[in-house]
Amino acid sequence: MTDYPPIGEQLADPEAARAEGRRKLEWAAQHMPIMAAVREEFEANRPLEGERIAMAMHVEAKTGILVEVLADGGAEIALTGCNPLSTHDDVSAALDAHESITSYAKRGVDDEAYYEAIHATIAHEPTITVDDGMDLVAAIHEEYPELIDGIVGGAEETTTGVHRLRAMDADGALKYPVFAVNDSPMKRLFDNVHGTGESSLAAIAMTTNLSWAGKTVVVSGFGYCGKGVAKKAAGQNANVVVTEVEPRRALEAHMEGYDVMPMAEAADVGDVFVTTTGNRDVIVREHFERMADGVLLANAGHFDVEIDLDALDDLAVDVYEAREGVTAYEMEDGRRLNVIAEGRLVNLAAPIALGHPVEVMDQSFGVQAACVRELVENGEAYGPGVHDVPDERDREIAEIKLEAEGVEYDELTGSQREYMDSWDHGT
Ligand code: RBV
Repeated sequence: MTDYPPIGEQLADPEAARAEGRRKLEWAAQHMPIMAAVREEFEANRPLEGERIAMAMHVEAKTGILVEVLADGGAEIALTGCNPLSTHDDVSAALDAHESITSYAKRGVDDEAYYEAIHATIAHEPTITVDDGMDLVAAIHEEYPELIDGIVGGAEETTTGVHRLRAMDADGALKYPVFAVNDSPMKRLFDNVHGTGESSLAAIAMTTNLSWAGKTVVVSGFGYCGKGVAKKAAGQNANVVVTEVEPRRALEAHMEGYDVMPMAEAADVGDVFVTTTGNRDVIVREHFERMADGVLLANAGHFDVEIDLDALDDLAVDVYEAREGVTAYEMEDGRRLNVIAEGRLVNLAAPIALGHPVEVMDQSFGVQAACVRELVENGEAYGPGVHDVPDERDREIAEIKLEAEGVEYDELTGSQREYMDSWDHGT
């Protein structure tokens, strides 16, 4: 164990924090029917008994429900944040009070404390890792390779983490199996599209008190997240411009009716810029030089590398807090470029940010819980590397959700099933 203290030892009034955290957890739980079903089953059968799960996630209420459910399934949990600004200290404290959970997550920590908390989490010698962004997998492989033999596997929540894992796998460097939760239909088609779309726009609007109607919103990247941001911005009466580097996605955006153009041109016309690419240097000096006074710059990608803040800082003659969560960079010619939430993922890192809506996280975390269970029950079936979530497990999550929503749907008839399974039908 390291001597980095859990959150309960870091707060002035942990009792009050726990009470508020518990209130947030209860609200989230009320709107998470999938997690309620999983919890019931986990409490009855304790399938995770004896496992130690290390988690680096956005520590707020919905994540808290996943953590509790895994603990109720019998696991010991060590938890930390996956972004220095997304932790809710009250939720972290409420979780830390659970006898099977230790939480090191604290909001606003510097880089050094962030990594100390990761190390403290790993010191619990996990048998399973659950990551959002791959920080645990990276730290274990680089600094604690002796633990790898004892690890059954991991699960990864987000696009950027899966991207990093695939790069690691391609290099032959990934030494245990990890499920790409992000790539499962029940995650990507909902969390990335609707979750990112709704919560990013809500966080920007609430942080600035400005309207979408009539604005030109430049969305960088037309992957699942970009599609969601574009769709919801258009739904709030903005004109949407898309920038892309992949020809089929650029064409898809064009055929959806969005204006597609290079960032160098979009910089001239945009009022609000939202990056969702997962890549670095999407908005850089030459773009800042062309932007109008008053533009808003926000990032919805996992890391804060999409907007080149160093270049912006270099260009600025003055930098000040224009509002809580908004940093104004004033240019020599008087233009003010406003960066929201320090260019960190806006839907979680803005001061009032709450993350994705509860309903979509219920789905994503339903997939996470299913993957943890799959590792415990069938872990030896998976070799080192990145694995798709078993389709049957993903379908089960959809079935629970549809039932909770009271949505009925059709089943294949015997003859339809036979038709779909055979290859000798023609005209
Ligand atoms: N995300 N978590 C939340 N707990 O409120 N909101 C979004 C939350 C996840 C989402 O699944 C996405 O893949 C990841 O954060 C990006 O870091």
